[in-house]
Amino acid sequence: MTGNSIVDPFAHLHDEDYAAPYSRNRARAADMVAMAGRQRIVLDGPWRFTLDLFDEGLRQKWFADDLTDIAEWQKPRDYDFDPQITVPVPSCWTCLQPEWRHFEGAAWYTRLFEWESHPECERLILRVGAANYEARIFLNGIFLASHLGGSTPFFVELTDSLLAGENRLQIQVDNRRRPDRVPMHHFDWFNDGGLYREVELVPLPRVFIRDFGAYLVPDGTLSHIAVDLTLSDQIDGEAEFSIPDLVPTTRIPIVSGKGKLVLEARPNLWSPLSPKLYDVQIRFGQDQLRDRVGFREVRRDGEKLFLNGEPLWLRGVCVHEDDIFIGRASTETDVRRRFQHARELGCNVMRLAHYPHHERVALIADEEGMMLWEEIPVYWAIDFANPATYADAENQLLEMIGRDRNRASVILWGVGNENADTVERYTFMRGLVEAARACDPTRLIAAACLINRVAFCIEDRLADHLDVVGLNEYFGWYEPDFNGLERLIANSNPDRPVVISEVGADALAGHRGSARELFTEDCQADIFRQQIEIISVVPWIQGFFPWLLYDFRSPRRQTRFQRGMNRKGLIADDKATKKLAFDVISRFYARRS
Ligand code: GCB
Repeated sequence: MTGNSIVDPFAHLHDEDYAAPYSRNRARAADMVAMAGRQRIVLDGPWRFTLDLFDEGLRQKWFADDLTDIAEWQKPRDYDFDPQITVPVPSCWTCLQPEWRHFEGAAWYTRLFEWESHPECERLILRVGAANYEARIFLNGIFLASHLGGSTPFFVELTDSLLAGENRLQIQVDNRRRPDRVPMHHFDWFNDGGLYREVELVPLPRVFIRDFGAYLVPDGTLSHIAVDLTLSDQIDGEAEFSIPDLVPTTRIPIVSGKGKLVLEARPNLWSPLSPKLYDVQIRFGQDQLRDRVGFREVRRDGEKLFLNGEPLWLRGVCVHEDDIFIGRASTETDVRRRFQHARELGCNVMRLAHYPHHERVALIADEEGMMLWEEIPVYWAIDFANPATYADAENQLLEMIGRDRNRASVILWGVGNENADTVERYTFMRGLVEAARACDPTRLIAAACLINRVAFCIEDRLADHLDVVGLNEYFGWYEPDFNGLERLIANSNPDRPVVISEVGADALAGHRGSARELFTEDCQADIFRQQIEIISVVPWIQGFFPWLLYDFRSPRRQTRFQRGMNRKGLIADDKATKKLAFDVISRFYARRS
């Protein structure tokens, strides 16, 4: 590794285009690698860490500096890879030090690792589980790739820049909110920063299976399984596929790196009551994958929903990936607790608001029999006219789908939440709907649509392109008069399933009073009671998603009852104290199941 070769130490002071060279080589959905059953080298643990508010790392090319000890320097530098300041990966820097809590900017993570070549590993790919929001990858002083999007995994090939022996991996992560981002400036959750999901190295043979899917063909017969796969290279050949309890070893012809087969099979179907998973195996050349896959069919017919041909009513709850101590770096314990509480409520589905949550959520949901609505953060105002913003949103959508396409529990892809209905937004959202449909025929597409608050009706052109129309309505809270909800229902005659995708009220746990006193548990419970009375008799409403399971951090919320928290949880931020409304919902769901 050579030292920083900057000739003129002052030139960078005048260069405001410094970031352009490092916003190239975007890692995209097409670069993803199917991970089921693969060997991984975990890079979790302490990484050297530096906050970089003024982007000096890019301006001065810190990544190109060598590791010479500061005592040996001939010239001064502004960065020394100090091994004494480390942070754990995964984690959110916003949760590590009080003075980092509201930091929005760039930070540098450095990790050394040893590498020796092995005959069975011809390629080495870096997988980053999530980095909020922009990430730039450098190996041994060389810029390799960047990635946009704060909640989806991305993959960067390291093979050609690897050294035998010690390697220096650096990731610059930048969580600044910007006008072209998805989400943009303004959203109702906390803007955590950092490498907050696992970072891994994936050793691979020269040709490997990049993507594969196994699913029940959604033709209403429940009698065919389709398998498709894409290889890393556009070559011809043959793959082998089997489901030991269901499908004997079968050959799949591969042409130009792609193969697809439809087989007759009648699996025991996956459902919340019987979450049957099959061991699925696929092999091509030196590469093989193993996954646990459920087979089910979700369909809409008119304004009704069906799972495996049976009517389906969605007893839902929304949840953020949030914790007052660890932010969005949720652990398995966290995730299992969410499922436990949702089950106590009587839910059969959870809406994972408002961005893709950790991949283990869908894996556990598959096992536990909980259906999921997963979504991308096309939330409130977005720069809908900007083609680069569209490319970013579509890529987040495709990365989410690519990651979770084999999870039977995921029944809905959400493409947006409460975006004003302009021409640009209409085009943008239609593009997303088409992109999701084109790559996944096995799920329904949803979005939280807009209500006309003067005429009291659903008024959103996007609704015509969705399978499931979400209505976020806060009658009783933001709009105190329930008369509006009754008028909305009377004025609507939807031709497709509608769900109440959000409904609720803030309540500080333990704060009691009359049903009219805002921020009391009594008021929150009463609003849910009245909501349920009105919506439960509407034939076209196919589901209900209280907003939400737990209180969560939101800098927008600053009253004495909120203090930086959105208090609409049915459970407080300690994730243990249930508010009165919890019981109201669980009684309702007990009647509905
Ligand atoms: C909404 C948003 C959600 C907010 C919620 C609220 O409509 O979709 O993200 O947190 O309202 O609490 O106001």
